[in-house]
Amino acid sequence: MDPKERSIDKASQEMIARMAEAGQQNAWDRLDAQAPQCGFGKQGICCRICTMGPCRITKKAPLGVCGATADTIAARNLLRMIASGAAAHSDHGRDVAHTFKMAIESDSCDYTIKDELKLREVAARYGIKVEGRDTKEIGSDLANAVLAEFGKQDGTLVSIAAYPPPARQKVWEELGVTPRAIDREIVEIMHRTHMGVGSDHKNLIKQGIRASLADGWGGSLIATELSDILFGSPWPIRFGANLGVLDAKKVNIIVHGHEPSLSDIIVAVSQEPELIKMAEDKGATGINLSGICCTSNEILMRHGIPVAGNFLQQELALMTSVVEVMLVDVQCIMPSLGSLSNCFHTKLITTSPKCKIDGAEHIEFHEDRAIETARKIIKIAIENFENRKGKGKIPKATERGIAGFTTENIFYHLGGRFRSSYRPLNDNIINGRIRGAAGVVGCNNPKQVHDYGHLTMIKELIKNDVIVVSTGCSALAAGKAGLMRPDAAAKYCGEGLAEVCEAVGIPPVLHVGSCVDNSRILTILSNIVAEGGLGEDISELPAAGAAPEWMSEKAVSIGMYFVASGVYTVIGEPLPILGAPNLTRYLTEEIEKDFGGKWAFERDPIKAAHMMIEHIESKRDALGINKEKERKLYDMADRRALTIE
Ligand code: NFS
Ligand code: SF4
Repeated sequence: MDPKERSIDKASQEMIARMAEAGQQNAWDRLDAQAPQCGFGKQGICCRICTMGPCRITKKAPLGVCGATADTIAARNLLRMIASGAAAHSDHGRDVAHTFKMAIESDSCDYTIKDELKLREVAARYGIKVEGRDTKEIGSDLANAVLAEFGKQDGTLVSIAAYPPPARQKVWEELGVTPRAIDREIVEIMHRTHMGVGSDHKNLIKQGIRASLADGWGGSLIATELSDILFGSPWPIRFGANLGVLDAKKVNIIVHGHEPSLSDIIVAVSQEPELIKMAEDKGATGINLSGICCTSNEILMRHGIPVAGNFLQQELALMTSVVEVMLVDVQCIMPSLGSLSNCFHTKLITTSPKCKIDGAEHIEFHEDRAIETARKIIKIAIENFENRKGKGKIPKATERGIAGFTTENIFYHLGGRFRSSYRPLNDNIINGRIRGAAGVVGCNNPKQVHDYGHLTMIKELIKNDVIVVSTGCSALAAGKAGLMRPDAAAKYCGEGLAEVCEAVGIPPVLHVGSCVDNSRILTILSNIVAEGGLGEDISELPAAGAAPEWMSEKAVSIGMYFVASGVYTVIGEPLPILGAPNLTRYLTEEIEKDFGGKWAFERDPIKAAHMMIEHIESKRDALGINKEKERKLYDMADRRALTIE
């Protein structure tokens, strides 16, 4: 086993080698042990929905016992992936909404409203009167309005009428996929995929689309908007990234998972002088907080807390043996952490009633006792410092970068403080300095060399003057590789994109947050449309999406809402549908006629990048902005359009 075949990340290679030496297993080893993986599962043609089955589709047996075809079976399986992914994002959104409601209604709550301006903006979108009313009144109405989005019995999502371009709303209306209520669409997936309900794969997919739209433009959007209001809207901020951010002399606490409620409080409490003093009394020089996965993105964007790593580094982080506490809430937490943490002094602490793990200690987190719980957990970490054996082994590799871009603050960077608008971005797309925009997002997957897909694709895109926005573990990969440094523009970008980035002082890869913050990409695209000059709908934009190393069901929901919003979306591992020819043809070809977006599968990140670039150029052609133009030096008007006032 050569660690280089598993990861292109130096710090990870070092820890992978160390795990092998110590005889510890990781995700890559377990993947090897799983080989060969089940072909029926891979192709999506195994059904275990009822006990007449399980049924597997073969040449000899092309129908399940009930008569279901490969297309029906694969469509139902895919829908259930979407249900789970949309549920994960949206339940996260619901939890933030409850915390928000508590912060608004209680005077003794540990949370306060950090962004009143955004509160007013979002409330206005939800049709709530803001003039002449105070925070409490507006906030209370907003809390009730967003909570109603999950379970109301009549009408459609308010956000669907408030955020996407009108042309897009019309497409959904005509196709009958406008989401009604978030929970309802997920429940209806479970109903429609029960034995003996629908078998028409296109009609099944329709419901998958409706639930995914309820995720992207509903649950995930609520999570993003309310997190900004509650924890503060991000602002460009410097950060350090990779396992090298762990500190041998300090008490190391890693937060891992997704929801920001606990981690945000941990950030504040870890700076309390009494706790720092306690750590010093134990012989440490302080408390060092860092993050893994999307929790990392949340506290990185808002507080500049360093990134320890992305999804495939969670086990590697423990292997440094300098982690006092790894604190987890929900999603993307490998069960293996339980037994692995027990090989070291590290305490794995679960905090959500939804997620208990064998081998972990459970300290339940309740929003109404947030600070108290945070202190308790930090004290456990401090007490545990003296149990650390030896100096541990922390890889040296770290990088620096800038994160914290949002739909709202991109205005400032691209438009200047006095002309807050997407105009300069649109103009630079129209004049061709920027060819288009790509969202590169999603997970890691040990089936692909860790981080290779993300980095290779992103570099190829920016080399071809496509600006990249990134979230999730993809953003963390880009941060670790130095692609979020402003000087990355000169190093990696084509001439046009480099000019724009250098003039504005932004990196060519913009970190826009966690996976629920893919909703920011939706609203950025909506703003580009609204700014004008690039068509009436998201499907007309020179834009594309990708998840080169995806693995989770959340990624399926994300991909589906991007496709259904009109975005061409290329993913690394194919969706598990290839055994279903009609379904595959629908999702990778025919769906474009309906929704303007479609799926593509390509494991080679360079090829995938060029598929995206080709798509972007075809959209430019359709918009008529691909006229051959002379290259000219910047004149004053150009410069004014670019500089930050
Ligand atoms: Ni997104 Fe975030 Fe990472 Fe994938 Fe998991 S952490 S929600 S699912 S693995 S990007
Ligand atoms: Fe087999 Fe049909 Fe039952 Fe699925 S629902 S397990 S295809 S009989």
